[in-house]
Amino acid sequence: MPALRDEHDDPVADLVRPAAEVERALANVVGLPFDTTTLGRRGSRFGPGANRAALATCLCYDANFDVDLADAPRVADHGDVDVIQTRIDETWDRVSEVVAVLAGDDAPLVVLGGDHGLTFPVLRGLARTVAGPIGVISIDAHHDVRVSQHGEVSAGVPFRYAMERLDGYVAGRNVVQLGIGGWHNSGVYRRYLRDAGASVVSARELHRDGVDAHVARALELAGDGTTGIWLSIDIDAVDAAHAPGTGTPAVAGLTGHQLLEIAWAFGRHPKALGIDVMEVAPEHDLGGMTAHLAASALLTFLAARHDAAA
Ligand SMILES: [Mn+2]
Repeated sequence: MPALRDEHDDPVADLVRPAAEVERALANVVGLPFDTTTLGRRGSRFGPGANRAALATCLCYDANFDVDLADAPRVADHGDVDVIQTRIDETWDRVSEVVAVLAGDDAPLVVLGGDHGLTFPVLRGLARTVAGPIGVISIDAHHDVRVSQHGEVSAGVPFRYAMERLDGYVAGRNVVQLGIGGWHNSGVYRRYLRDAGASVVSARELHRDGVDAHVARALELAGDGTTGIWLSIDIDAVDAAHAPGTGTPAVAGLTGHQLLEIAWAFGRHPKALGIDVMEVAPEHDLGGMTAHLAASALLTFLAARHDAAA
């Protein structure tokens, strides 16, 4: 419940409902409470719960964009995928299965992570249901195109796997990374992306130029020749001052404002398939501010979808 109740307030708790109660959904939501592939600080398996708790403190009216979700169709929450913390392959299989079912709906899909490695089985699930190819925009401080370590997967691999293991479903030229920065990347992965034809925009470029033109260009590239676009948000793209509650907090990362502008622009695009918000780790958070930012980004995406449909 929101802290303040007023007879004119419409709580998000009335908007996001158990899936069994929803007939025509504005969006489908599913949680992935799994963080076993995290290389650094764990804790994002508690992300879905923290995101839902943050959503429940919000109201339906978006004062930034003047959109009221109280008039929108309900959002169907399908709960969490039944993950196994000690079995990565089996968990990833389950994630792909569930995503394949939910993505078959006309409504966009919202995924609450969970570690960023899960974005690969999410995209693999899309590949089973949504005709491709699709574009992918990644908001992340990190490239996430690592080579498997000692033959094992990690949260640092999803976009390499998406480009190499889905039979061309995600082509490099349709991959755009926004917000790369900090001293936690390797030049070899930047060169790998360049060779694959992917586009990389650093946090520095976003700060110096503003986000609008870069996001418009990202949508153009991701939408070029594709049937849809997936937006993957690793909350660690946002500066540690705005999003401390994550495994690898960013130095000089994006602002909360910039993240919301990206979510809005994406949600208004006709090819937007859905969005994942990953790496919210509440035990590292301060007063729930990271989960609240993640929830605000999701609501802004939903507001944009609703506004675009109106
Ligand atoms: Mn990441």
